[in-house]
Amino acid sequence: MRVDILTLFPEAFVGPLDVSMIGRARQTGLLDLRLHNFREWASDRHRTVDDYPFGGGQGMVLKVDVLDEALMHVQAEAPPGRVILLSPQGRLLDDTLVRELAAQSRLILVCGRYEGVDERFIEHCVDLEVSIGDYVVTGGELPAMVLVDAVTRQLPGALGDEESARDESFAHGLLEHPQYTRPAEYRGWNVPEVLLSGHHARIEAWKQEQRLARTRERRPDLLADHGRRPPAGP
Ligand code: 4FV
Repeated sequence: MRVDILTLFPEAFVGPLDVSMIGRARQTGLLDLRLHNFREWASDRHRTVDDYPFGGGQGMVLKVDVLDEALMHVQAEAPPGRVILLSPQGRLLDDTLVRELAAQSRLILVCGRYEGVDERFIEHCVDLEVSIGDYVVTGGELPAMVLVDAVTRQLPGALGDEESARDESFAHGLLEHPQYTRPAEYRGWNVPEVLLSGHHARIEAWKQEQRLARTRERRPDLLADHGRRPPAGP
């Protein structure tokens, strides 16, 4: 998968997207991640990317002409990709959307800053607005990193065998069961006997009971569409 990111702060991505699974996916070529500073397409000598909102109001708005110029150039670098703007007005990112995006061959992520983006860019150039949650962060960079991490994990081969996207939270629409590892006994805090029994059928039954109980307690909203979700892929 190729992912292009349009941002005013490419340096923000150094680090989180260079280590562990994502770092490996980039080294192996599973993920071809490219960062573009869209200020490069600002045409005035002050390289202005934002301006005051028409009709007044707080803060500044990112200019449609700069973003459109940048997008046109980046799109032309390879077969076109789906253009996603990270914004609080977007569709909430969840496991279903992550899997949909992971099926794309190319994504172009646009990171907003300031009050937001000129609506004409959204209307004419953006395929999908995506939100990581109902709160406001300083820029679209962190949301873009969250999306890249979640999507890359779904790419075949991204997760080593120690990890599998198949039986983790949300893969079956439920929260994950409690996890335990050695030492089996610590400060008198014990591990559920069934997990030490080696009895796989009982262990799996216990895990499913725990998934349902936790989901019922903590996220009853998830139960609503549990069972309606197709089981996670192969
Ligand atoms: C956001 C979110 C988000 C809004 C103004 C950046 C900020 C600033 N993006 N999910 N929640 N964006 O808060 O995606 O430009």
